[in-house]
Amino acid sequence: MTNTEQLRTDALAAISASEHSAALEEQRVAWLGKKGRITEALKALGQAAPEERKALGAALNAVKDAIAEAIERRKAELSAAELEARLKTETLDMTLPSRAEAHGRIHPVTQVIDEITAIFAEWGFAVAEGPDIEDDDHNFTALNIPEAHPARQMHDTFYLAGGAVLRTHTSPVQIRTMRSGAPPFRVIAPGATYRCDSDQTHTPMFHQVEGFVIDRHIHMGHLKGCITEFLRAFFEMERVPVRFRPSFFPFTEPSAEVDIGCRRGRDEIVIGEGEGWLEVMGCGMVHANVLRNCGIDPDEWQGFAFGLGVERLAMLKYGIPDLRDFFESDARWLKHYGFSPLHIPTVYGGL
Ligand code: 2NM
Repeated sequence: MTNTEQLRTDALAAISASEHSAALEEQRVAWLGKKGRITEALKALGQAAPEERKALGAALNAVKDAIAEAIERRKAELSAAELEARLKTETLDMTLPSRAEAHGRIHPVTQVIDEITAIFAEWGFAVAEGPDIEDDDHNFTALNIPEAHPARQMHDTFYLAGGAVLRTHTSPVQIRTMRSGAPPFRVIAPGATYRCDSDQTHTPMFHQVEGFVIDRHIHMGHLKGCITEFLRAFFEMERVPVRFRPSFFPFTEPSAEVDIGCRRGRDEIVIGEGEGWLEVMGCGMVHANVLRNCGIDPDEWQGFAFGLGVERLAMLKYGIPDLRDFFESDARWLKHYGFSPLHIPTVYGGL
């Protein structure tokens, strides 16, 4: 009897001393396995004296059950402890802030070009681009600006060796577009332009968006409607006072400058209010000579075109006081006036 009790004591001690499931499994094999000590003891029952056999068998079976139960209990303890340990090493701190916003900023020039593109894209305009270095024909002659015309001086052109120029406007892109395709056209051309001029309100490099529509039966009404709707969308105002004032460009006839109603405060300009007017863009009906220079019959096709300065519109819309800061690459300026890269301008979602 004491022998059986000793087995129980030894087994339970060894089981509770098992520190991990592999060690526990070794104990199960050592006591209850095919050659385990309990199994061997049960096999040896036959050699016991017949009068002792029944009680010894019952005692051994009780010890066997106790060991099996102890193993199960220890197994549960160990797997709970092992889970606990894993959870400790794999913790996620749910109180941490979400990923920090990117530090980079979208430059106001890029932002405004994207806004303008979003508005015209809604109306089915395509975006066209062309080279910054142009030839005399694309930049001037094809646009009805002849040799020795005062308009050439007007443009303060940067001339390169061999007669090439830095484009003074993005209109050469329209020439390339018309010559490489066939009407109808609805296209805008955003990009950098260059003029040899530098003071408070001029930088030698600046950006324009020009656009044009060529189709049958196009007239000034289309031009006025398109530009008025554009200014409403761009300045995000239900109604904006818009005025078309006669002007001159060699590439359009008739030509107009577009003014927007504004109020001039102490050191601010408020768009859409007050008695004042502010020039925001130029436009006109594409000159018949320009169409002819691109192989388009002006009796069959007509068009309007417009051009605007991106920095100027950015300054007006976002209250940026100084043009020259646009090109200083000052990180503090960009942090203040720049836009989040996560905000993609759309007409329906807000510009
Ligand atoms: C402006 C004003 C008026 C213009 C004209 C053309 C073209 F190529 F179609 F003839 N493109 N852009 C234009 C007309 C540009 O900018 C102030």
